[in-house]
Amino acid sequence: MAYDLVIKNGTVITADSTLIQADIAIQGVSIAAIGANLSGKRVIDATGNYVIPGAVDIHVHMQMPLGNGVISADTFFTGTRAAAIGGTTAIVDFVAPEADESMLDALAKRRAEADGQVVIDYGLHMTISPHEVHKLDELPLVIEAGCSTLKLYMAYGFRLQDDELFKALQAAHQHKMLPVVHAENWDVIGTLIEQNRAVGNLSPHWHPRSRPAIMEGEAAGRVIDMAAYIGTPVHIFHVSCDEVVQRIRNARQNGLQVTGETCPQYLFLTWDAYDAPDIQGTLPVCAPPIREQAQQDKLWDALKRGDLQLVTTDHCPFTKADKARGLDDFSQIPGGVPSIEMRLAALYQGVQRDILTLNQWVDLCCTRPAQLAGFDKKGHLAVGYDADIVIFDPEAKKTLSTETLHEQVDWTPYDRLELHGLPISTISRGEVIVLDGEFIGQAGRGQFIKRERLQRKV
Ligand code: DUC
Ligand code: ZN
Repeated sequence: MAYDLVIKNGTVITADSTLIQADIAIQGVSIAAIGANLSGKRVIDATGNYVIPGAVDIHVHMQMPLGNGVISADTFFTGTRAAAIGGTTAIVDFVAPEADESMLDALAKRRAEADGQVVIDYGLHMTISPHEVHKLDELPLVIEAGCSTLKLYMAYGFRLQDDELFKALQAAHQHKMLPVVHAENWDVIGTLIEQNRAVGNLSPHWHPRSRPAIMEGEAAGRVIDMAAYIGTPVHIFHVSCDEVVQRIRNARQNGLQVTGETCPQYLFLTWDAYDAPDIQGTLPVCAPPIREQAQQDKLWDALKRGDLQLVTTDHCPFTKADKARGLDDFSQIPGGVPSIEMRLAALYQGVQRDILTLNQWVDLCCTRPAQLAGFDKKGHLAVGYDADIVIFDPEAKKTLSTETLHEQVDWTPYDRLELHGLPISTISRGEVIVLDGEFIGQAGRGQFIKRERLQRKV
């Protein structure tokens, strides 16, 4: 039989396999066979390359409005195109309802922004702000509509107070939804920001010094303890420091269903970046902040030991003009950095440096994110799974810059970073959308994927 498409002669890597030389056959949108001498109507030769599951990024913010006309710079089209070029075949973005809006109406609105634009598949987390706490009875409809994860903020003006956080976690438990949490102690951070501003400490140097690691650890510990009391799993977003890693590690050692992710900005940058002159120092502002080298080293150790389970991006680019709004006051700088295109290849540097195995790399970037978010047919290479596949050339090299990246933003925090090993072709549900580095997909071909409620151990 000739399958629709066969990827031949590659080295197939999954999270749990030893490496195998095999062909992968695709029929329609799914993987139909993995084996030797498969024949196809179309063949892509992957000799010398790795063949891995499409990467999954469960933490991104496309065209996210921040207020005052500031909106994150990648649209659902440009952001997912960059993602696809970088080897990512599924993302999860966010719905943030207005106070007077039902969760379902907000979900429909966000879907209307994304459908027709996305080039890869996507899901949405439902944000529970204080004004959603009295709407929690809407959650069964939200699950039916395909959202099985709840975003809970412990930071910013719209954070949940402890009583609200507790009720949201109880609701997540009741409906078997996964809570995903931005953990920082906002009352302390807000106080430190005001104290710094009051004495004229206004440069970006003071951004990480107003958001201490110990307060990220405290918040993570608090939400983990609440989740443990209730009996719900919980996932900690964008871990920037060892103080949080230790809490996750202890919880897991005690048998709790707690997971954590970190992001490329915490693995490749250090807080010296905030001391760059003029606008440059404002650009890497994000929250939690980028920290010192020792913290970066500990995050790599945590990935190696398995104390952090996935790597996402928190992709949220703002232009230089938007960042400049905070040039004279670090507290006014829109927080967020672009990373969506480089993540998979960036984490491969961990393999190059003998920190991670190939299996760990695939697990961190593809398999665990898919499992955790409930993309049941993604993140793995096996018969019946979606044919979301990346061909990765371990010898290709690229120097990152705004010229070599495809994100819609006029800077990158990774300027001049050399990557050794690159995704070269990306297949999404059986369709080749990036071939030899060139994007050939279309806007709107991606689909909203309904994600089921939690039935798995995290
Ligand atoms: N932190 C950021 O830096 N950007 C987006 C949202 C967030 O929590
Ligand atoms: Zn985020």
